[in-house]
Amino acid sequence: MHVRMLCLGRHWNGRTYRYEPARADFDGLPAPPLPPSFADLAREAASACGMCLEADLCILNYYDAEGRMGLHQDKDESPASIEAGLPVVSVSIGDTARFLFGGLKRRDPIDAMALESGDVFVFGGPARLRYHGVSRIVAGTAPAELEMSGRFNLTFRRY
Ligand SMILES: O=C(O)CCC(=O)C(=O)O
Repeated sequence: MHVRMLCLGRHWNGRTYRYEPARADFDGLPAPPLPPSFADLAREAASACGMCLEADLCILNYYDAEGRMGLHQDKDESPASIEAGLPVVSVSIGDTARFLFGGLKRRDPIDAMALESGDVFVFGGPARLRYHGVSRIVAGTAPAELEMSGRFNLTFRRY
């Protein structure tokens, strides 16, 4: 994983792979709250896909031109959340990413797709535990009006 990360609502500890209220692996401070407008956005996106999500946390990743994230499953949320198939809502801002979406097993075939600025990708239900990752960032593709380089990705989840 080559990203910079900020968690809102609940902190995901990259050493223990567990959620916690305060950032034990960083500065010990509580995770900043999830703004209600962010939760609204996640609810609307999930609803547009016929799913329900009352997000209580967001993992915000920043990818520079070298940023990437290996294939993984999002499986550190509560068993109840995962068993219910509550979706992950992923919002992309800035440079385009080459996003990989595989199956429920690491060796399953993988689809690669471009996630551009403004794209929202939702996976829930039977797709909730599908492997996914980011193999590269296409530098210089962020919309000019954003005046930014790199990519922000926000994933909304329910613990
Ligand atoms: O950046 C992305 O599009 C994927 C992020 C992701 O897989 C994660 O935060 O678990």
